[in-house]
Amino acid sequence: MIKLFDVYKIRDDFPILSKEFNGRKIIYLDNTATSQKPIQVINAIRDFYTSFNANVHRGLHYLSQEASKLYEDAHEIVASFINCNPDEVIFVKNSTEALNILAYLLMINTFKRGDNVIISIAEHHSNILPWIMVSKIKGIEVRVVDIDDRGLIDIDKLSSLIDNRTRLISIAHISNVLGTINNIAEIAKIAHENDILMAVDGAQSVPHMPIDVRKLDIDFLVFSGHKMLGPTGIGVLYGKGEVIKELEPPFPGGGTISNVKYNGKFDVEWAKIPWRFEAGTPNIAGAIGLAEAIKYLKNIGMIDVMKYERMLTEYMFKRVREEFRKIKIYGSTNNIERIGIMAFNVEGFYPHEVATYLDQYGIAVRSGFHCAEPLHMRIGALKGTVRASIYLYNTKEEIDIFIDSLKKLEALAR
Ligand code: ALA
Repeated sequence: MIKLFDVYKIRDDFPILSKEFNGRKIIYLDNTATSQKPIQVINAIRDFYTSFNANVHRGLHYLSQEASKLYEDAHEIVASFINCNPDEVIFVKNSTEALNILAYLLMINTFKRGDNVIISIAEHHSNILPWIMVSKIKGIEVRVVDIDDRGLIDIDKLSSLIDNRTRLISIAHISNVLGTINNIAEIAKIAHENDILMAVDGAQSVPHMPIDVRKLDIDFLVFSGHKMLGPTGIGVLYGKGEVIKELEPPFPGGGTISNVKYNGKFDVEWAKIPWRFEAGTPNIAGAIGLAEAIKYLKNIGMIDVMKYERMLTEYMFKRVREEFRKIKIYGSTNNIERIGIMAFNVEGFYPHEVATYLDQYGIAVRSGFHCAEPLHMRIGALKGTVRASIYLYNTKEEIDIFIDSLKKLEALAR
């Protein structure tokens, strides 16, 4: 393998990776669910609470000014990571909350009864259920595009679903089950040629590859801090300035206004973006932790993160292809069409049996439907799948232990 960075040095930054659980170090292959955290992120959060804790944008005192500066810096750091302006970065709880806010934002500002939204069959429930709720309240239609045999959005079928009432296409950049990378730039081009807004669920792409919202030319992007070395409880809704700057906030409250007057009736002037969309006291420590995680990733370089994970994935697939008879992998195994997520089944075993078996060896994977049940029905994995997912701190040795353990299981197949 080409050496892109010293993975063992990186591992030293992650305290949990050197701990023993039941006498074993953990082999953490559940990164799609959440990532582990480097000491730099843990320290940044601790430092905030020990040295800077105060509310933001509300106080003239020293600590409030310091906290506000750190919080605003966090917007800038996120903005430079995805190539947008800081006022286009809205801090939220996670991708799920971002998609719900987006759905309600468009419901109150944009959608009219009879409009339609296009999603895909491969979406995480978080990019299905908010649209279902909005369809119930507002009477919009949710159209569903299929995937092809590789697990990628079928772009011809997507085009055929568009009509003059289509207002939004909302698609995952990378499937959290199949790991397949959709051609977002091409889909966004089709959307904009038809005067349609384009939203992208980047929960699985932003942590693993360079993302440039300008190059992709998308209107919205959502992602979660906890899947990219940051803390839980912080995520991002990117909204293109020209699209969001005049929109009313779906969840207003403290911090979202310039002024509110009462003179027999209320008169409200909304704050500028992004503040009008960040109601109440935000997750300040979370934003600072996410900013630190981004600094950590940028220091390594997202291209190298992507290349490293590709090498490990290619190695994992090669071993599976060459050494197994009774394992089915779902989605394309062509390395350039996917990232390091392997959803699979071992013939003769339920997914939960496989995950429990691997756990004996200290190997953490996820089993079940991974919050994407319609996709599992579509690919014929009616009992779910087992999912192993890689991040920058995993090693070739860990993949070997994982594959060797699976081989022992395959030998037991009924
Ligand atoms: N969305 C996360 C996953 O796919 C929790 O596992």
